[in-house]
Amino acid sequence: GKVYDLAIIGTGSVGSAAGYYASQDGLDVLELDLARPPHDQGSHHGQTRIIRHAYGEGAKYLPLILKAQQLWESLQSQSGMDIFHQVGVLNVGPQNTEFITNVAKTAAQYHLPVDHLTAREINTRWPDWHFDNDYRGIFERDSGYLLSENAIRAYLSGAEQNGVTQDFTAKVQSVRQVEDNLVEIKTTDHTYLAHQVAVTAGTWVKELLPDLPIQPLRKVFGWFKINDAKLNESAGFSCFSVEDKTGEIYYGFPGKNGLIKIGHHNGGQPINQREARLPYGEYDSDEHDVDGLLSEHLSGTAGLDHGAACTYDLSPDEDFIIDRVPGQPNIQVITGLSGHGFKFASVLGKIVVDQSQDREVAFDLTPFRIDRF
Ligand code: PYC
Repeated sequence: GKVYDLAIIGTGSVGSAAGYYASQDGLDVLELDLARPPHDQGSHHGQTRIIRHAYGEGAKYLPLILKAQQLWESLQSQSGMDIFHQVGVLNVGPQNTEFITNVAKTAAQYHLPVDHLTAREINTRWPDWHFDNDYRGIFERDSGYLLSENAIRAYLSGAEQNGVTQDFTAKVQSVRQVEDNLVEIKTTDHTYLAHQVAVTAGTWVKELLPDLPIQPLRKVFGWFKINDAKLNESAGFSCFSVEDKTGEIYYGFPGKNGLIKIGHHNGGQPINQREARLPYGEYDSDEHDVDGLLSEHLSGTAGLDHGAACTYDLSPDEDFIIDRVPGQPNIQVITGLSGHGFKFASVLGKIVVDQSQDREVAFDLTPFRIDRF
């Protein structure tokens, strides 16, 4: 039967990028998903994702994020779709926490254009923010947000135009390297063969690779009504990542069409099966998820409009896993994106393609290997 050069299991964020770049390189590619993305069964829905460059999670991410940013901008110009909004990101935290310290350090190390702000300066620039003098802010001008669903549409239609085979009703049952250079994928309807496979399956990756140390976490985010126009993108409000004195981290986007999207990075419910990702509002805590931010630090909103549920795929240290499956080197896996991965999807897709062709990868991936656990 036919043997594809590269088969991709899960064509949401990373998988759709990998398929697109592989097809640009002339590879014979198979893309598999249970429905045509964007859909709401993965971790790419809800329209938008933040892209931060000065990175609180550490300097090992910087070379990746700077390349990811270039790739998103190229995708925008190649596809003509609305993908990146350079609205800036305001990072705020208590003076000496690890996150804000890493933001400052990485900005300095990579000469990123940032403004260091006191609490008072934050409030002068954006009057709806309220912090006492124990807080500091770092505003990065060149970052902002991605239209995640548009990006995936662009990748998948580009791949389709390049002749990629797409099966978007595929329920994958198993993936297994059967020979030196051959991997077999069984779905409920077909058996596919490929020389190389990338498992970019998101939350339920352990159904295929049960040994991975991944914990799915149900998360929610909400869209709140705006009653101060200064919260709008058109008025210069930015994306934000705010850590408070109790260690809670909130994030959000500038307002649009009367609504502002806000979420809470910590918390959530560990879940172990698909049905447990209950819709927004099924937990009483959902509607109180960002109360801490709205009561203490951000004014100008006027109540919840609606919300959505999503999942994070947590690795034990919340750093990514980018590797080959132990004992099955023709199967790559990208997982453990731990709630901060979408912004990297473009560069992770490129890495998948390079690794599938045994090309040298231009990044130090040792911090992301499975054997660190
Ligand atoms: O990585 O900026 C981020 C983020 C925002 C919400 C979840 N992750």
